[in-house]
Amino acid sequence: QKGDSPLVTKTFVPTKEDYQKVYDEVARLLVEKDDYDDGSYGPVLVRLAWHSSGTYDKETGTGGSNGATMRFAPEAEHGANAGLKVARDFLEPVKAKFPWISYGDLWTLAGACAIQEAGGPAIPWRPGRQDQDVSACTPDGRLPDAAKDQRHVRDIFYRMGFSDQEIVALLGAHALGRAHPDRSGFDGPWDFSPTVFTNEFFKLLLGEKWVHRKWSGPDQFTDNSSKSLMMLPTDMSLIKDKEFKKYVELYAKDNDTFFKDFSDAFVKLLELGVPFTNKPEDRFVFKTSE
Ligand code: ZEM
Repeated sequence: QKGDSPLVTKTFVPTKEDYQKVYDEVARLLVEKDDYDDGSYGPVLVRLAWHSSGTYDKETGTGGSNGATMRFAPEAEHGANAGLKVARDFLEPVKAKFPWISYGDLWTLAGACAIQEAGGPAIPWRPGRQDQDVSACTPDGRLPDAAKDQRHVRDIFYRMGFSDQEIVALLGAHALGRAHPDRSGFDGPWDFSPTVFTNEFFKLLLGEKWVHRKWSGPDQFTDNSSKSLMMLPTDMSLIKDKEFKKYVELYAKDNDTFFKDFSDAFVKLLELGVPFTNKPEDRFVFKTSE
């Protein structure tokens, strides 16, 4: 049969420009909806991207950002994911506007956008995640527990295939956002500019005297000078452990190296377990908004 058959529907193949439109819409909403937390949904979007990716297990190839399985009750209700509905709901209008994008691609793209819009490094990104059903949900316990020490941190991140240096670089994301007592039980921001991506987390970790906070919540640390900042036990493990600490020192001194290493590790995180049909050279670098 020749000509325009009404039975043939063209599949829409999005281009880099289409993904940039998604980026621009997330960036626009970040500015528009500034009446939240410290003035930005950016940090919680970064956390959504990380928690959707950080379930990856390199031995079985399961988990990771591919299925966007946090949409389903078993995974949405894992303790570690408390509060991330806020981020998923924030992105629903974007999904409605660009229904062709998978949730996995949308959540990771939004994480990359949030880092760039917060003044962080470029996060080259590529599409390819396909949404899966509830049967692909990962078991509880794959994400790190902030109350634990460096052995646990290594167990969790080695399972995903990260090195010590990559672990420290990734934890620098704690320059962004804060802990919420009704989500994790912990409380407070890590630095004084929680909506700006910097190497401040490392500077404060080394530069302040951190003491156990006296309160009824879970054990966390507070800075002795302002008593308004916090560190989690897992954050403190980065200066207790000699191998970790040398990278903390490097990143506290050298912001450019931190930005580069963070970008590399975050790109790797967002791509764990994704069955790409494109190549690393095909990654897009999105244009950051003015
Ligand atoms: Zn976090 N993180 N994280 N993290 N995280 C919190 C908040 C944020 C750990 C952890 O338990 C917690 C990475 C690694 C690890 C962000 C990004 C990244 C909170 C507070 C906790 C308890 C949650 C709350 O109450 O709202 C642990 C134990 C980690 C590893 C050992 C990595 C890797 C990240 C990205 C690359 C971000 C941006 C936040 C702030 C969220 C917000 O809502 O402000």
